[in-house]
Amino acid sequence: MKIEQIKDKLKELLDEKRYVHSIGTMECAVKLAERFGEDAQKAMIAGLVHDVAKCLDKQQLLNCALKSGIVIDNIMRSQIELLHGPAGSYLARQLFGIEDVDILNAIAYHTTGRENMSKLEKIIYVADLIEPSRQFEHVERLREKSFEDLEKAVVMAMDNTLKYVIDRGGLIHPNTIYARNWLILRESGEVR
Ligand code: DGI
Ligand code: FE
Ligand code: FE
Repeated sequence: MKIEQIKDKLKELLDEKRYVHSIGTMECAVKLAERFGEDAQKAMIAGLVHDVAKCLDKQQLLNCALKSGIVIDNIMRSQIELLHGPAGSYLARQLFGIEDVDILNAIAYHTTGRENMSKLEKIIYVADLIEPSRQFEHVERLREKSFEDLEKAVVMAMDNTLKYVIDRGGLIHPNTIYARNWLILRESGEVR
């Protein structure tokens, strides 16, 4: 499906704010792809589509997430917000015919990250948080860091999200912990 057709469908599925966020994420993802030598077309599609499931109701979210092929654990069931990544990867295939596994994974894991994230997964994780309509305390620092060192930026972004979730008394999904430990260990050169 062509980008313009995907945009038209997203306008139906998302509210205005979420659509603007999706376009912003797409544009940031393309810039990061160019900066770090990733396929810009893949980044464009993954960035645009990453929140396709964001406006579904709880039952639709769970239905789509269960059909995604990703294991839906108790933490995801309890923190409904965590289902829109897996659900989105299912919808990306169903609605837009996206079959590229790296794009589908970038959508599926854009909220939590995971161990062994691909370059595209890291780009979408970061682009989601630095796109222009995002506002939080250290966002400017994160925006700068993202174009200097992608992996350090992912860790910074995870630190920010972890604090946010903890402040609200939420459950932390283990994927974020595995991802953050993996990135920090790699940075220190202890593991490859
Ligand atoms: O969908 P977006 O709002 O663009 O951003 P997102 O997909 O990164 O995150 C959506 C929400 O998920 C955000 O409010 C933070 C929350 N979140 C991220 N990681 C975790 C989490 N919530 C819980 N409970 N546990 C997590 O590990
Ligand atoms: Fe999201
Ligand atoms: Fe998003």
